[in-house]
Amino acid sequence: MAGDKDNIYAAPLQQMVDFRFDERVVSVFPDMIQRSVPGYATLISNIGTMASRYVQANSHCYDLGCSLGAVSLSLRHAIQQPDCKIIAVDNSQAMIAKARDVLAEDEPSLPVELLCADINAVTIEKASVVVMNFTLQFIAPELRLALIQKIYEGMLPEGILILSEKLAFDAPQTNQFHIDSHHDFKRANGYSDLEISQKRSALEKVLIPETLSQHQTRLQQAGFSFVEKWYQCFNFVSMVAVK
Ligand code: GEK
Repeated sequence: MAGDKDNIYAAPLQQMVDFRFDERVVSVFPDMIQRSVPGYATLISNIGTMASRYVQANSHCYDLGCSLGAVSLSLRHAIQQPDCKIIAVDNSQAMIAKARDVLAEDEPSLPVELLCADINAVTIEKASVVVMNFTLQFIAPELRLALIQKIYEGMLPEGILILSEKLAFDAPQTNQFHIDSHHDFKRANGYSDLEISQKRSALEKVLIPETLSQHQTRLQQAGFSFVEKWYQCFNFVSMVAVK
């Protein structure tokens, strides 16, 4: 899934515009996400491994906010149960177009239905596995509970939701420690201070992180019986919630 090197924020920008998942981002996306999200490859492979334990025969697996389909590929290679379908959804037309090419290059062992749609408007049904890998953070906070409730309602008993998010922390010192550590991670991956600060400004109104306890409370409120954080590196976490 190779692409170009991400240098979108390398030169000084006269005017900062909010971050969008457009064609320019799509062309650098694999490089951008690898160099920006600590443990991204570990998350992708373990999502497949975990899903293979929870997936049920004759059920649906959802990859919500699929971007170029990395989660769908991991699920496709890990799932052994018969009669499953993966449904991958993203509201960026450019992402879906490229994801279609990426998935076509892969073994079509399991069907993947690609939908260009807002995940707030998509029907969730017969789901044994639902993955939101760094997507909920882009949904308006006031819509998040309804979305999690809809997912819960559309899941089969004992189904699993895997939710990865960038976190905020209540304690200012803790918050700053994780932000600084993440910026050091990006610097170590070749991003300049200018790139880090311009990207941060572009994301400010678009990516709204919440605390771990806000996520846990919402998942429990929606009805999930088991909620557990299984991964953390700096301010990036992944949780599981079982129905
Ligand atoms: C991965 N999961 O590689 N409806 C549908 N898609 C949306 C919406 C929405 N309302 N809002 C944002 N998106 C992927 C990475 S990226 C995370 C996910 C990141 C989509 C958006 O178009 C983008 O493709 C994705 O969510 C978030 O594992 O770039 O930090």
